[in-house]
Amino acid sequence: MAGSIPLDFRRRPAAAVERRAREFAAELTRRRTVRDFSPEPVPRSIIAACLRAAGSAPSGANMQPWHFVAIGDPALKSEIRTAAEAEERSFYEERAPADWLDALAPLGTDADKPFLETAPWLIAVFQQRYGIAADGTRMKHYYAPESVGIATGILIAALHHAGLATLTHTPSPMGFLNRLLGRPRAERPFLLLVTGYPAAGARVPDIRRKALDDIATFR
Ligand code: IYR
Repeated sequence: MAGSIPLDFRRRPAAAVERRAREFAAELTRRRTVRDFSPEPVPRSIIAACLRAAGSAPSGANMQPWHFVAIGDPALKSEIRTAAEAEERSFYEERAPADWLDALAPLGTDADKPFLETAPWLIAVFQQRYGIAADGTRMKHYYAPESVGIATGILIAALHHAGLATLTHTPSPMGFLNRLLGRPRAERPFLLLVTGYPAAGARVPDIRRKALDDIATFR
């Protein structure tokens, strides 16, 4: 077993806990998925800090079964756009069942993904199917999808908190990301997070979030 160290926990007065809970909820509630990005550059150091936040996520047996590739290179973004749009065209034109297209209609999405080139950063999130120990043996990853989902949620919150917009993009299938980014077969693409500043005058769908009573029960 690992040794132990003191917990670095900041105990706050109850009123501060109440205020911070409300303020955090209010700030996160302002987050919206954005599809219209500005080409304005974002320093790599900001993305790095948000990735550090993501890497703090809890994970099964502390295996940290994730890898993030931050892509700022315009040529690589363009290759990703070409590959993603090819998959999306076959999704929208052939593979998507009618009920799925109906569910997407309010969002106005289609196979054109200009944001994959416009936005300054794409962050490809990979889930590692297993880890490799120092001696080369495979280490089992427990609860990998849950762990990577939590890390991605923290990443989205960190980017929003920093003052950037995001788009959770899930081209399907995403195998081309391994090829274009040179990631091993043991890593499964989880999603592509597009980030940067919103375009001036960006608009978002007029959709509502469920009320607290609809998403939570207190017993
Ligand atoms: N991957 C497609 C389709 C898509 C699916 C869902 I579920 C969305 O919430 C949004 C889009 C695309 O990116 O357009």
